[in-house]
Amino acid sequence: MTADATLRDHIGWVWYEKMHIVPERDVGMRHFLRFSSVNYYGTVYLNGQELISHVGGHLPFEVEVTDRLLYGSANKITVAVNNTLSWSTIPQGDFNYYNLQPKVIGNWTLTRAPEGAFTDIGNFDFFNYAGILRSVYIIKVPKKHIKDIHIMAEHRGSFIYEVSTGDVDEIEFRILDDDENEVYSGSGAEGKGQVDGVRPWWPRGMGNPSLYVFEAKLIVNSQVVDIYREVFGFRTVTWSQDKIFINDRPFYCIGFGMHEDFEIHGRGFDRAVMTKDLNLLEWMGGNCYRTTHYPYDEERMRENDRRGIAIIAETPAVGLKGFPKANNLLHIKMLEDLVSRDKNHPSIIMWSLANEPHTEKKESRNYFKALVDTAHALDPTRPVTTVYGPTNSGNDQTADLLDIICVNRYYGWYINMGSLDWVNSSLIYDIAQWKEIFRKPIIITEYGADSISGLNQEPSIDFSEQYQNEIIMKTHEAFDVLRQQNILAGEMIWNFADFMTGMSTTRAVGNHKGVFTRNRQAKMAAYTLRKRYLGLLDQTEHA
Ligand code: E9O
Repeated sequence: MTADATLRDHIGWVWYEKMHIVPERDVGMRHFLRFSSVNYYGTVYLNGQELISHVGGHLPFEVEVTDRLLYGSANKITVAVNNTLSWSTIPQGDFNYYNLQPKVIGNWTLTRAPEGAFTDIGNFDFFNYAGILRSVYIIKVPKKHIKDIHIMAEHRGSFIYEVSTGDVDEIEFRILDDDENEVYSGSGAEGKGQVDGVRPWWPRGMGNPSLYVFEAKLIVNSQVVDIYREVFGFRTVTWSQDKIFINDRPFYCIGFGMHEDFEIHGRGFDRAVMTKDLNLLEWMGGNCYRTTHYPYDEERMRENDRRGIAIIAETPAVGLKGFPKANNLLHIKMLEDLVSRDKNHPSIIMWSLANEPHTEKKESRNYFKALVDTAHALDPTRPVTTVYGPTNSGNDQTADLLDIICVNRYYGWYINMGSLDWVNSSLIYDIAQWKEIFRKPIIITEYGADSISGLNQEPSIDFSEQYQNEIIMKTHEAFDVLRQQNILAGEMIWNFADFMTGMSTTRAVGNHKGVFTRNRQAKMAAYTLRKRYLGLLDQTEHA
């Protein structure tokens, strides 16, 4: 991380450059440059020639470089990245040139700020870590190769698959269990089948997260020219008015809002932090998290599959205020890229279109209708949700379009600070109305309070560990009433850990709503939550 404040606060272009040698023996292979996450706008050059530009962080893009590479000598890879946000980016930001208001006083010409001064404030509550945030790959594949596999498999063993090659050559495939035993074999680029005696993928607490491998072989002139292996699981997500079901058993989401955020690394992918976070999530008794507020690293998605952690996968659309057509198209593109990247992960149980959009606005309805239709068309196997914040059950224009409704609520913090005794009735009053109007499963995806670790106050006041702990306990009382009434399909604390934000009068070195500190040490609230979560997880097992 930079030691230079002007670089940290820089808005505009930065340049990355690296030399890379591709061996001469690789002539004849096709090569692609793949970027896992470049935030926000990136342009890629190879040996000084412009190749591709891409909009939006957190989702991969690639470009073929076969004919542009120098084989056997060094290639210069250059990436220009721009982090400027505006009302036409996703997420949105407020970009303004500062009003200089020049005044002539005697022989002085004074302005309120230097020439060219501007501000660009992201319309969200986390630091806009920008640049190349994840791995960059040079992918080497045979001339004819398998491009993608899509496999939809349900818990009773039936599956539908499609192998894309861009050509019409022969495909053979087999399915292997996690001991590499072949349980099915077949041929053809698309089709369906049935595996008997399949072990389903279960979220933790409900069973084992069994995984299988779909292995496809591309055959040209009786020769195997490419083999592609994709890990998947047999599992089914369904829902009723009240509940979410996994493999026909009720699933209650016990979880967290999170961030990819850590000291030193910022939002740069860090395998050790990922492992620590998922270990702590398991220690807490969680079975679920939402990828707030952007898609997380691909390795993490594989790790969720392996550990049996259910995921609500969210697009980068946080805090949408305006709904112009161009944003809608960009948003749809991001949703397509998300589904395309993550479609085969059994851990992903739901797509979240956005967090806290201003969907009280009439024009948001068509905007969201297009997104819901896209998600359903691309993936008929998963429910679609949106996470509401600024709207309520009376003014939201979009909630009826969704399969599942998520709501963020902060009684005792943003609303009625200090009135802990009202938390219970306010929350029940609010959520019961959402239920009454929309008759869909509801998850509370955010609640909580800031606390500065080590700041103790008895009796409690805001920002103390006690106050955060008490708000959480009061909110849980309401959750239990709602659960008894079959109104709640899950609960998620905001946030797993403290995280960095932009500078603001309401943020003291970031957002402190974590139940862990930014260094992943437990606050008082973590123990309260752990006790509850382990108890709930135990009930899930017996549901
Ligand atoms: C989004 C999340 O990224 N939800 C915010 C979280 C927060 O801590 C943020 O970190 O601020 C909560 C928004 C709640 C707004 C409620 C306003 C009610 C005003 C009456």
